[in-house]
Amino acid sequence: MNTTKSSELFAEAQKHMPGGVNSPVRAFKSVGRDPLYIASAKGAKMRDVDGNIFIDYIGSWGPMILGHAEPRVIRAIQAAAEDSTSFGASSEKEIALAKLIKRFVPSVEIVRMVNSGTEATMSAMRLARGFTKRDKIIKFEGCYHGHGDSFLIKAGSGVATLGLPDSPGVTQSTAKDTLTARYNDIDSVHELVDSNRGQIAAIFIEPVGGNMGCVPGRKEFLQALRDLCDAEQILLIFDEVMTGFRLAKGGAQELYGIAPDLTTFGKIIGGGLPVGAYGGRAEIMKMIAPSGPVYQAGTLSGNPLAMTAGFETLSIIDETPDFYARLEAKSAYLADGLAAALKDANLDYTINRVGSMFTVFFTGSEVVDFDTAKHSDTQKFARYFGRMLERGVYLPPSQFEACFVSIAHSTEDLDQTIAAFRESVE
Ligand code: HOZ
Repeated sequence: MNTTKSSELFAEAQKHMPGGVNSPVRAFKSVGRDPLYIASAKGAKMRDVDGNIFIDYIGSWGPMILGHAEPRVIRAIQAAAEDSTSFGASSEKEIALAKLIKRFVPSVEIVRMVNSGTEATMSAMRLARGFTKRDKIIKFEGCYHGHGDSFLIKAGSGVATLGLPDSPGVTQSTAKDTLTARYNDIDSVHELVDSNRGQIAAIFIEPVGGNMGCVPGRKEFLQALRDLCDAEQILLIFDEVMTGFRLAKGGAQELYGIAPDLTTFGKIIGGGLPVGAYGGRAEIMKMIAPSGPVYQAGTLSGNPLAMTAGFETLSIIDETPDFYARLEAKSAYLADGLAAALKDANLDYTINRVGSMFTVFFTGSEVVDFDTAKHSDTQKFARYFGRMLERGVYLPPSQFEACFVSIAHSTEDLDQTIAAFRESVE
């Protein structure tokens, strides 16, 4: 595979941007290659600047559930752009998207649009503190809630990929208010709550972990969190930036039948444009300015292009019969094919999958939390990643990220992926 042009661009980029990139995981650092520069993408395929074509399982890290450049979404964005790209004032599309979100996710009674998942979680944290008048939060090892200071403690995603400890630049006074528990381990949460009684504002969790690879929360664990939060007047906050509108119309909370107090969104809600949102119980959300005293604002919040892309994406999902059943069938077909390949090769790696999110962990033991995810052989992952790429399959360049299947992946794409997998695992 010729990637000369990408490598030339990367050499140039490194003179101008930290590590040559604008977000760390895309630097391919942990897989020991130069990153590819993508020229265009359509459906399930991406084309790089050297003309190589790949079946894409990153999907822009989640948003492209319909595949790339979905024609109706693109037409709607183009039409919206004719009316200006930003007003810094209210527009009707914000209401349309808010109504759709509320219909899809019934625990959301009021929603505030922001510009990224990071912004959503940072804002939800301030709101939880303002509402409960408490300072501390609990998060889980290996969960990633964006790069807000309070969340960069034992975080997953790029932080885990690069093997970084807690980030320099986060002050001790901030870090002391973030308590970390073990994922899927309710006893570790009870210990923190017992020793910090009356001080914890919120428990943040990815109900299906997507940033230490795909690690499903156990239903009884999530239910126990809900019960504990109710008993202790702690807010339960589901970070559904990845899982929202992906695992079901109503996200992971629909799948598990557990309603959080607040939910944070990103990715799909913007149809590929920069959007985030947070929402939940009206009583809490009414604390947000200007209806309440907790301040949060944004020049580009509710941006008309982003609202349009999100609205069209969710509308297509809404109007497509059996959307999630079809996505599940594609994802199961792929995971079954990968599992059969492992069996034939006498390899017992672990495949975790929930709906259209999955990860192949290079360990034979069960992966239920960050510690067990870290049992993976990341050297083997790096070799596998490179071989898959050479065979036209573009995976997240990290063991600690989830792969995403879109509705645009065809049976041919999935078969090609399984064939590449058979040749790439060792
Ligand atoms: N938060 C995304 C999934 N782990 C990665 C996106 C990024 O950091 O660039």
